[in-house]
Amino acid sequence: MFSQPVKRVAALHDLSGVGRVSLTAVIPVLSAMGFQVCPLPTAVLSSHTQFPDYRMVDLTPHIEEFFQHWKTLGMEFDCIYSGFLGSPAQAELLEELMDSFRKPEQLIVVDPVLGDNGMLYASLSSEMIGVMQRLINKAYMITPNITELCLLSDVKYSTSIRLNEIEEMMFALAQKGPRYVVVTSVPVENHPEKTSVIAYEAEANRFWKLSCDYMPASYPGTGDVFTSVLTGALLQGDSLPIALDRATGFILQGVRATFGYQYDARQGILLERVLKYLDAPYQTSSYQMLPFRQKIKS
Ligand code: PXL
Repeated sequence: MFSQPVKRVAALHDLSGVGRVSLTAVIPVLSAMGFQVCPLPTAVLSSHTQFPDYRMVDLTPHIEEFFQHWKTLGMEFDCIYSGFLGSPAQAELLEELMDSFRKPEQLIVVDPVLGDNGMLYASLSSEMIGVMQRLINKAYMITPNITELCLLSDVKYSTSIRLNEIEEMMFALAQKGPRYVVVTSVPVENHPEKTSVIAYEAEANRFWKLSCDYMPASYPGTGDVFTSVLTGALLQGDSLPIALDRATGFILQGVRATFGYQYDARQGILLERVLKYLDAPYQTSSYQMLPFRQKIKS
C-alpha cells in the first residue's frame, strides 16, 4: 500500500468561473495550508449566481460515476467537505458518497449553502432546505450563516434575533449529529459596528464566541473562505477556538485588503493578496467562552 504524505480532502462544491466562490476559494486556501484537494464539482457555472445571466451546468447525473471511479482507484480522504449543491437530488448522492468513503478520524464538513441576509439564494428552490436539513446530520462540523441557521431550524429570520434563541437552534441541530455547529454573521447586541461567529462544541457542551469589526460590504465567497480556513486549521490539529480565531482573522485580512478599492464587490475578496498569510505564524487570539448554560431546551 502506498503512503499518503499529505492529508487529502474531497471537495464537493460548484466550480464558478467568476467571483471567487466555492472551488475557486476552497482549492487555493486548502492547498496553501498543505492539503491535497480532490474536487468533485457539483455544477459548473460561468459565474456565481449573484451576477445576472449566469450559465450553469448541473453535474448531478455524473456524481455517482465520478465517485465510483474514485472507489476503484482506492482513494481515501481525511476530510470530506461539501458546499453549494447543483440540485436537491445531489444531497442523497453526497450522503451515499459520505457513507461509502467513511473512515475513522475523518472530518466531514457540510457548509449548508442556502442563502444570506435573510433570503434563500435566487437559484435555489425551497426543496433545498429539506434536503440540507438531512445532509447536515452526516457532518462532524456544519458552518451555516445566521440566515442558514434559521432556514435549517424552520425559524423566521430576523436581524434582532437574540443570542439565547441562536444557542437553542445550534444545540437542537447538534442533537441530530454534528459535533461542531459554527454560525457566522451573527449580529452583536447593541454593537452594530461588530459582527460575530458563535460555535457550539457538543462533547464539551461549550459555546465559543469570536467578534470582530463589521465592514459595510458584502463579498460573495467569504463563507467558503471562512469554512476552508477553519477546516484546514482543524486538519492541522488546532483546537476549535484557535481554528475559529484563524479563520475569522483571515477573513478580516481579506476584507481589509479589498475594502479600500473602488471595486465590484461581486468579484469577492482579493484572495490572491492574502493567501500567503495562511502560512504566517499565528499571533492574535480573541476568542471568548460564553457562560455555561445548564438548561438548554432539546
Ligand atoms: O459562496 C456561496 C455560493 C457558492 N456557489 C454559488 C453561489 C454562491 C453565492 O452566491 O452563487 C454558485
